[in-house]
Amino acid sequence: MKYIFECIDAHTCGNPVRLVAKGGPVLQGNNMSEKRQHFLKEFDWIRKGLMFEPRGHDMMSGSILYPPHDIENDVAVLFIETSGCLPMCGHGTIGTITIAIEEGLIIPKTLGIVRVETPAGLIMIEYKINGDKVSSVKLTNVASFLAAENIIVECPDLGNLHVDVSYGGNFYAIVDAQENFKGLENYSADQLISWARVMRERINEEHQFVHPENDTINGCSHILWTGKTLDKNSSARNAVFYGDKAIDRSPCGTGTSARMAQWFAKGKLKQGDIFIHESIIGSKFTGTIEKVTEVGGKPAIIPGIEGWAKIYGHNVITIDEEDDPYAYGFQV
Ligand code: PYC
Repeated sequence: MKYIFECIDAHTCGNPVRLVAKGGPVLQGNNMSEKRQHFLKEFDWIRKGLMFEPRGHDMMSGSILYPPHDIENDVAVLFIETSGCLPMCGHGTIGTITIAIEEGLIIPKTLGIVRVETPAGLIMIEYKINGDKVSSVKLTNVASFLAAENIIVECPDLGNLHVDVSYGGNFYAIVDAQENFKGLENYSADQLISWARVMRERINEEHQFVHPENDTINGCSHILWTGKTLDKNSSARNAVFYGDKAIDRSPCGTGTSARMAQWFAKGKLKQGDIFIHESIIGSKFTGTIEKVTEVGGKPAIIPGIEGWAKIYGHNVITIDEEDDPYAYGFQV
């Protein structure tokens, strides 16, 4: 069988977003969390085919649009990544909304505002237009909270590291500079990736992270290495590991949310402060605390994340299982 996907390719502050405009599967479920489960069970081959080599690469990430389940909302989004189907993806949301508005795939009920259903919850978007382009997208994320402090995990080569685990739409183990880790600028991306892969496995072997309000969101999926900023006006810098071999080129929207929640819980950030987060390549998101709240009895924040995205291609991709031995992609 030959399947055809009409995709629009963009990047958010350097990290890819491949939006599937036509060819996505019909999914069952009353909300995006249920639809995510259906996709993972029946259609994960689409994710693998479109994200893995030879059609994608280690950092590839994308989305599929669905009609909203609540008529108040404008659109629903499923995130597809090399790492799986994330409950929420910040750079993915910024890219998806930029593409959807610029290409006329959605017509928001209110100009400048988009209400987006994601598997992790409702995300509010404010976007700005300059000519025929979307110049910035600010998302108001799901409630984010510090889940655990000072977990000790053994890292190959470096020894024991102390990490905090924080939720910002996914669970992140945050590695701040410490005796055995001097900051991300002192190591190669390859080292950070191979250490992160082992650390993630060890963290999940010994600890269980489950969202108190949705148990389909579980497991520490990302490692967030921190380091010195390139720009003295930035608040912090990160290298976020995801999938098996990826470091986010954007500052990572859910990672930025998790880090702001960590700083908030430790009294290093308060409502009204601006948090400028740099990525490994120096691109920036602007973070804010929109509201203070509570999740499962823990103090939480509603983060705002602002960034930009650029469309760079229109891509009709075929997955032809009869003709192509690598129809469903591969990983090396
Ligand atoms: O921006 O939230 C994000 C994200 C998650 C994984 C890669 N980017």
